[in-house]
Amino acid sequence: MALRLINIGIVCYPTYGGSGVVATELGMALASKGHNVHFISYKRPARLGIYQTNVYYHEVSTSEYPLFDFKPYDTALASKIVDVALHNNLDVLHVHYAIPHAIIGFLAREILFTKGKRIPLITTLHGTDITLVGVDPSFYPVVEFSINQSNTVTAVSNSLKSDTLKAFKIQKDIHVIPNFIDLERFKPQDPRSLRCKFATSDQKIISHISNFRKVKRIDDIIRMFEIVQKTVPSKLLLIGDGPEFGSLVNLVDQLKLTESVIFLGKQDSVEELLAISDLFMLTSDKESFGLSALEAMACGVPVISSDAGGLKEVNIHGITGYSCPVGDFEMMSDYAIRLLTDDKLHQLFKQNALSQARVFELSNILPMYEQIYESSLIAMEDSPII
Ligand code: GMT
Repeated sequence: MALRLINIGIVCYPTYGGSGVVATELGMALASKGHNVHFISYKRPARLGIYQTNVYYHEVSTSEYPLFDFKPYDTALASKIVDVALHNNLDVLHVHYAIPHAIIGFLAREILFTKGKRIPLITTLHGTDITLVGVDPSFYPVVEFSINQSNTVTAVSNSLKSDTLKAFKIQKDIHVIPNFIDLERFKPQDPRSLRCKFATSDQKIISHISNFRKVKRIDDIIRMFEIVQKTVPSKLLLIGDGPEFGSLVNLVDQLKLTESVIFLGKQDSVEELLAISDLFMLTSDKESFGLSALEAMACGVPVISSDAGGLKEVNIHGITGYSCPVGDFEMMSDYAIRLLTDDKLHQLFKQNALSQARVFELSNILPMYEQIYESSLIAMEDSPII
């Protein structure tokens, strides 16, 4: 199918969360291929660097009014999408994370239709918008309706597609487009000066990155580390921040691990911290994909993960790391000790992790989104105006 260069509106969360990172990096990659990309959000997306050709950012602002106990962000977002679409002649609207973006995209598309502009709505499901928040009764009917009303729906893993089909009555085909990785940025490197800031030469480094929400089960990582460090001299780097921070600090104190567990807070150059790690942990209760595990693997770091959701599609058990039942931190510690005490096995898993990361290389995944845009446009152009 011949692909045209188009004007794309991307709606996303601007934060460090996975969906915002994927949306931002997708947009920047599309722009570097010549598409015009218009980001629409309440704040400049965290990973949107300095000026880049073909990339535009439109900020949604909501006015104060004494009547509003809650600022009507959704209404302001819909109005902004309409405005941006009309003034920049958007060809497609791509929303990331269903809540509230899919229903607001639907509303904007309908308003645009009354103004004589047709535009397909593409919704990408990322995980908790389905598995955790989406199934909550306060959102359920709207999430279901907005998925069915999207012109095209994508999900970031087979597991998320099947969770969506199980949880909702979906009449649309869901296309699986996995998350991707920029191998120029995430690659093996050896920043020794950084490594020796955290560990001595005989110590191993185990790391974890997340938004420190309950769903990540970071307490399992701390409990498995407590066992591991008795056999393997090691340090645990916990990168990120979020609601669980306080109780994790307490657990570390309680287990007398304050000397060996380092809380680093939110960090920008996570690639360097990953590159000095010997093992990456992601032990979530739910995880539609696990972008941080992929980032670690691209840096040549094996992963021990839970077997939740799409993690098994990323981290291959016995090849790139190990996959354990959610909550089984004892099994996780057995595998960690095995991997960290066997140099040959560790080297093999490092190589395997890197090879598996290449499957998700940006250049393999980007054309899948371009095809989705193209087929959504063709389907819309071919459908009669009712
Ligand atoms: O993991 C989070 O809590 C953030 C969340 C988000 O929506 O930003 O991440 C979800 O989307 C990422 C990008 O597609 C996936 O890699 C994560 O696995 C997914 N998180 C969950 O399913 C818990």
